[in-house]
Amino acid sequence: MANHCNGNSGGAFKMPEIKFTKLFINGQFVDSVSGKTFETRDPRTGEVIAKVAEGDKEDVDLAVKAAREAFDHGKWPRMSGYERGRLMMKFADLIEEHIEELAMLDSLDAGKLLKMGKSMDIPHCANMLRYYAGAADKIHGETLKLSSQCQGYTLKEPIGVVGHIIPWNFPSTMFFLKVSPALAAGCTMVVKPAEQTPLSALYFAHLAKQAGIPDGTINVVNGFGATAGAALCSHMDVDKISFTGSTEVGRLVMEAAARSNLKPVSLELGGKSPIIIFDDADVDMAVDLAQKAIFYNKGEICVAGSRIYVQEGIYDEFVKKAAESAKGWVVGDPLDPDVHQGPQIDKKQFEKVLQYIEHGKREGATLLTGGKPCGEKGFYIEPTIFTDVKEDMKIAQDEIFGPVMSLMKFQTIEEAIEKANATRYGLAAGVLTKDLDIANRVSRSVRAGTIWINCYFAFDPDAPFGGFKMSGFGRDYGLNAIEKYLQVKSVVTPLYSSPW
Ligand code: TXE
Repeated sequence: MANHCNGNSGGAFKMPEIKFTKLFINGQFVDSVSGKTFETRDPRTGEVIAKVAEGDKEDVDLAVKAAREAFDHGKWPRMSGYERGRLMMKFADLIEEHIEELAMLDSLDAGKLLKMGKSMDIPHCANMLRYYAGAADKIHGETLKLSSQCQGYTLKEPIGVVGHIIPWNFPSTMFFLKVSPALAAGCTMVVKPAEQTPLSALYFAHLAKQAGIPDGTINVVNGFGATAGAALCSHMDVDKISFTGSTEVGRLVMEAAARSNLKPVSLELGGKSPIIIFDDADVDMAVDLAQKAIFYNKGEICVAGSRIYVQEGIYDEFVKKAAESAKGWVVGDPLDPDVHQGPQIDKKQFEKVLQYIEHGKREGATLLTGGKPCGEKGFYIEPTIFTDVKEDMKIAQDEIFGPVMSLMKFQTIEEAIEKANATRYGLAAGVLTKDLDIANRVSRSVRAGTIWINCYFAFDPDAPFGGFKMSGFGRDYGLNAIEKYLQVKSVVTPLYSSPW
């Protein structure tokens, strides 16, 4: 049962000019100290897009020095919140002026759909900046009525120099998910983009400077995880690490932080999110939602709905319609507006996903549709659906990070909750039902940081996002995210001068 798979349509395409390929330190684009570069590749073809400066420990040292100076003596932390917010608004406007170019960079670097980049990802980045710009002058402490002959208050102060380590699946969104609240808090920072997707981060650094954000406030060091990333995590002068990536690397980040200066870390890690579909759900809507929840962004989403639990009354109908619907899901060149799914990020991820598919077959799951690579070049994989999946199979437990849906049947609400929780992860979950009691019960019982009822991927800058269990800790989005970048200081003073 073949789906519509174009692979790379290979039409005439002129590579746009790539303007920024160096490191961005203290407001300047500079070569790396070693002079080394690395190649960033187009997942549509596997071909090189550009050579980018490769930052290492020495470059991280320089970037942290610039951020430290900007924090200790620079304008950004000392500006009023209102003024910070004003510059962030300007930054947001500049992003909107460059939507086309920015969306194109993420499409080329990450294989993301250009139309989604233009309509969703890049506008969302501007909105995140605006959300936190509005909060920058509303960071309040508390007044303390102390029991002694004293009174006091708390100050919320920026935590200092922040290291942001971001992944490749949403290069722009991840950049602003981290940078926006940290800017609002008054921090300075060093961003380490994923080695697969450095291009948009460098463009954002350029726009930040244009917006008037002072030099040294945002620094970008491209490079690899084991070198640049690790150097940032173990740096004695970095006050906080905010990381999004794999659970394995999250552990290394925490270890490095503990071994160096005990800097606090926040980790947004992997997921294996369940969607529970009850008998009373509209089957067509459920199929559409489940399909988007796992195939959107080629399954390279930490909250991908990778475990679909369907109640027995509608299971057979759901399976039939899901197979049918997958046929209309077009895989191909992400620049083509009629395509639904582009290529996986790189050869490593492409092979990883295909290995999981083989594993699923070997473990006895039934391959309903897909399961193969497609196209003559690039890293395209068919949207794949397995049925007869058991909870203890590897494809039901591991984060595949690809377009692979596991379909499972359940009978009762108790069974659904138990199965949904039978995972080491806890990032998100979906529930589809018209019954409010069921929706409420599932929402309270599933251990995950976000529950979507009759919707999925309903992200909003105002809704805190993060994990339970091995999906990590700390929240991005929402006002909670600013708290990660603040320190609380208590100030106490005698009420009357005489007792002292
Ligand atoms: O992730 P890494 P990879 C999951 C997903 C995927 C798997 C592997 O399952 O298949 O992870 O992807 C930096 N110290 N997610 O290998 O390595 C690295 O340079 C400091 C889920 O790409 O975790 C990059 O900037 N930093 C996830 C970032 O960590 C280090 C998104 C993420 O890369 C480092 C991405 C080190 N020792 C992958 N090693 C999500 N939660 O959305 C690497 N890095």
